[in-house]
Amino acid sequence: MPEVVTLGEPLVQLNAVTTGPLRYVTYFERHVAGAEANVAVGAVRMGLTSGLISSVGNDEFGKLIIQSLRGEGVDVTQIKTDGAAPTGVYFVQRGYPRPGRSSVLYYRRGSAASRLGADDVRASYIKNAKWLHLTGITPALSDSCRSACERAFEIARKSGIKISFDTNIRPALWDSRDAKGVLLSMVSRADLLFTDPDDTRVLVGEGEPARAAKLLRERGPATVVIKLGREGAQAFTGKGAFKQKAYDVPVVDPIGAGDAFAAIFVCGTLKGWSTGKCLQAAVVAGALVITARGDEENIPSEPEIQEFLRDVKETE
Ligand code: KDG
Repeated sequence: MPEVVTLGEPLVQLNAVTTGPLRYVTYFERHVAGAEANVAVGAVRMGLTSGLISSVGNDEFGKLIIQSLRGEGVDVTQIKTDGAAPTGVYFVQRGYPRPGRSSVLYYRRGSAASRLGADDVRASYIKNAKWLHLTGITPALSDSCRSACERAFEIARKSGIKISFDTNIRPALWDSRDAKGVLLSMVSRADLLFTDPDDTRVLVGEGEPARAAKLLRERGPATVVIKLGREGAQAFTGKGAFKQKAYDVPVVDPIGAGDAFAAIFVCGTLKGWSTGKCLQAAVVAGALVITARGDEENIPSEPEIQEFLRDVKETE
């Protein structure tokens, strides 16, 4: 049974090869992505075992996702194939209208993964894990997906399995008022929380990291980690506050950085690393992911993180 278990929608990503508005893009590069699938791949890169609970369509993209995740070493036994709905897809538009930024266009409504439900979550799969990772994307997909998350939380809490939660609010998927209530209830059941100032403004009305983290820690999570993009990241624990600057790297496509960050932080925690070391390695992983198209390809292994640190400077 895998050490790190996650639940969510794997997607095929069609990433614009050239920057600019999508209507002028002729070539797209195909990748396998999806926040939770990315974390599962990251865990394997860090030398741990991982598995994804999900569903894909009985179509070429579904086959691609299973083949790719299996090839990466992720356990795919809990990914169902649903003959009645398609695999979700999204496009990435790069560098326009904000240079260095990307935007996402989803084609996932009614997808196979959006039909996941509580019955698809096997208690023994989570009970035998060391860690459960969930994100705020899955409960936004459908009521049944929200129930699947609730069940995963319940099993993990009852069995004493550590839980990390990445707020990942996607305004394209739901209204922020709906997101707030659902996600705050999930936040309160997490041990380790990943978030960013946009999300903390929605959740607790505060974008300043230390104040937001205080409000969030009061709700339950012992550790709150705030991702700050070009400003690096900060972690807040019972022992105090930790800061890590970003690294100076060329930005090709920032999508996926947060998942690499979460994967490496979770795995570092499982390996018994200090908060400072987890934070630094997680920022390195995020930095590497933004230098290439695709979410999973550039998630580093432990030796690759060390190699990066020997060579790359922090931002001024
Ligand atoms: O974090 C990267 C993800 O946003 C991307 O792979 C797509 O899972 C995705 C989502 O729902 O936005």
